[in-house]
Amino acid sequence: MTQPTREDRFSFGLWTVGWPARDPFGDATRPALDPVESVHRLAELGAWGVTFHDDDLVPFGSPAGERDRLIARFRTALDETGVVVPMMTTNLFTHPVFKDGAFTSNDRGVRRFALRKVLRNLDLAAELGASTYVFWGGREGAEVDAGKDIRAALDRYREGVDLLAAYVKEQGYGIRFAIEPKPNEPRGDILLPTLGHALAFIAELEHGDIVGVNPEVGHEQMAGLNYSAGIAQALWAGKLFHLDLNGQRGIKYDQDLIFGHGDLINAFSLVDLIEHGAPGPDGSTGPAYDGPRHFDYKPLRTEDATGVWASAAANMRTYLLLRERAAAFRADPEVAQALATSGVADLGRPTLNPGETVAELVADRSAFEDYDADKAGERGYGYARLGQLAVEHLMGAR
Ligand SMILES: [Mn+2]
Repeated sequence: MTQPTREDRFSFGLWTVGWPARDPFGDATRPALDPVESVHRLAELGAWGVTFHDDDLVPFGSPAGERDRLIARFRTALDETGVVVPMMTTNLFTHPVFKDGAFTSNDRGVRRFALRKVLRNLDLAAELGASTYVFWGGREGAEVDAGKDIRAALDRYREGVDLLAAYVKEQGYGIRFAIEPKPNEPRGDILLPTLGHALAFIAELEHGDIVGVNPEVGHEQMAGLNYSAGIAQALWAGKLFHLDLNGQRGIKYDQDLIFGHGDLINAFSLVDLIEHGAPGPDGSTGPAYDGPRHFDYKPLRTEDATGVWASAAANMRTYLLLRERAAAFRADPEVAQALATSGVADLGRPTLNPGETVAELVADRSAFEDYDADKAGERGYGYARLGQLAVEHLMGAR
């Protein structure tokens, strides 16, 4: 049960296990990893997919012949292992050219260069069979309020995403875009800082039908938000195209910890939601999300190669343990009783009767004039018991 298989659809970014652990205060503590080795090691551990930025595979500025050679040997590794590439993305943040942003740089030449960099990599994404293309706009932001016209920046962001979406449609690539929000880091303030901002932006797009979100655990928690609640809203909007699993401990720098090594209770409710969040026809539960379970974490800077692969395995094992615990939670009759006491299913019932009008609601004395608000205010909702049942299942105490 806790041995990952391809059916679990676990995927990892090449930049995760491949992070050489350079940080703003210190040099790399590990040698660079060959993407081909990462594919083989991840396959041995039970992963199903790998994802990458263009520059993770082909260093920025590589000549065309070198690019072809690096892609060819990577494809060989995929063929040898059966590992797939479900998602790709663009590095629009490392090179100094992007220091003021890519799609929203004040420099128009930079904006045009950024679009070209994405267009080239979209062709590769289609070749490799990726179905999702992520945009993380880490440099799309500012530190000086007067230095960035936010409304103009959003116009340019929309122009860029719509142009790329139109290109994907014209080419018939079948790729969908997923915007990854983050509140800050590396910029002081980043555009589209939370999942909610991203959903509002998508609603303003011409080609928003193929644009959704890729929310990351730590990014939402850096803004003090509840990740599983945000994921629920993305599902409600039909926009959960991909997700990034990791761990974060509170409002601080982006930690990218192993999944579950931050807010474990929220990790439990997340796994419960995506594995059991869709009601079945017979009252049973089913997965609310069937996309990749993608890990975007960083092995701790203190780790050597052994620690890198131990941490990769830990992400998958933690997910599978939480999946087991969530299944036990859902199967427990005491939980069913507690859910009923709390009225959780009752919220699914529309507030008005079928066909009821506002006039009929106003005419219903039992809804207002004769309604005993004081008595209704005495009701206990039983959430303390329900919450404790969740914690006990999470701890393996039930
Ligand atoms: Mn992160």
